[in-house]
Amino acid sequence: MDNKLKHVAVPSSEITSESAYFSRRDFLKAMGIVSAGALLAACAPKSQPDPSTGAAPGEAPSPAASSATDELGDPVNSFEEITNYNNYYEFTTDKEGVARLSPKFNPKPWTVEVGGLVHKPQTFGIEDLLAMFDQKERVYRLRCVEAWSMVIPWMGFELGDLLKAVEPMTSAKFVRFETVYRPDEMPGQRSPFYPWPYQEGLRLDEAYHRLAILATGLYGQSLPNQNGAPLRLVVPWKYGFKSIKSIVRIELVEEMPATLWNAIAPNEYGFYANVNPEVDHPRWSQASERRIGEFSRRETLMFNGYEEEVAGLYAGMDLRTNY
Ligand SMILES: Nc1nc2c(c(=O)[nH]1)N[C@H]1C(S)=C(S)[C@@H](COP(=O)(O)O)O[C@H]1N2
Ligand SMILES: [Mo]
Repeated sequence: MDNKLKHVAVPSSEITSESAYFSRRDFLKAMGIVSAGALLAACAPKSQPDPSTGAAPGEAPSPAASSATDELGDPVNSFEEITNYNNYYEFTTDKEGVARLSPKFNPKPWTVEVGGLVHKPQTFGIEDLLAMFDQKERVYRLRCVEAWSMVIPWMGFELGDLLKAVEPMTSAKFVRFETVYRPDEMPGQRSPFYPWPYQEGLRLDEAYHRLAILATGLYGQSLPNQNGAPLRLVVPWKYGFKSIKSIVRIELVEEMPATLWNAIAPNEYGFYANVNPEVDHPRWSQASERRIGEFSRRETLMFNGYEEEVAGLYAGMDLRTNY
């Protein structure tokens, strides 16, 4: 997505064979330390204050997530990893710099306008959404198009439940999302290289899929600014850039909406952006990924491991053309 990515190509010496990948997981499972390891990571004392949370030395930054692994048995990433390695170009293109710049951003008060081709357009305060919908934990893999990944214990609710509340018209075919535009608080938005505000979109049936959520928190606490406070989309079977942060507008539309990355580089970032190890990015392979916190690379899974749940959405489609 930026020039640095040209160097993401993987030396073959780093690629873990499938057997090595499974034996490591089996080893961890046999030792019974998969979940214990994750809990230790989440609660590990810190040697210095965390600038993103202000947590004092030795103080856990947050309550632990209630699940220590995803459904594949892989440990959740630590709170520290999830909040200190971010893509959020409204602040900076430096993944390790977002946490330093994002405290200036003020996510309160917050409203989200939900409209377009709906019978009951409405503007919701974030507190309305927290009251209307149960906030449930969802442990999902996040697979960035840059070929790194994490496991994140989100809190949130199903996007479909919000859409139902505004009653889409039959003419609505797509959902368009927009991030807040606040160049005073988001220094990256002063960059002329990106067509702000950030926009994303889903087909309506994708948006109704039960795995698509609007996240309001992670690790059992409200969403940190760097992760898209106070409300962001999470679509776990698609590359991370679809999971748009700090949403202020959701619009039901008839035509496929423009998206920021597609507008910048249409041959590199398609509208669908489903995780697919068989379709390489023009500048690097998508066959494997680096899980943050792990030493070896791992194989990338079709639809990021959610194939059974979501493949039906794309039946009959050519996933190479519709990348
Ligand atoms: N508004 C906005 N949303 C965004 C981005 C961004 O730059 N701006 N980056 C995307 C990308 S590329 C990824 S990988 C994920 C990263 O989410 P995380 O920082 O919570 O892990 O956010 C996505 N959502
Ligand atoms: Mo990403």
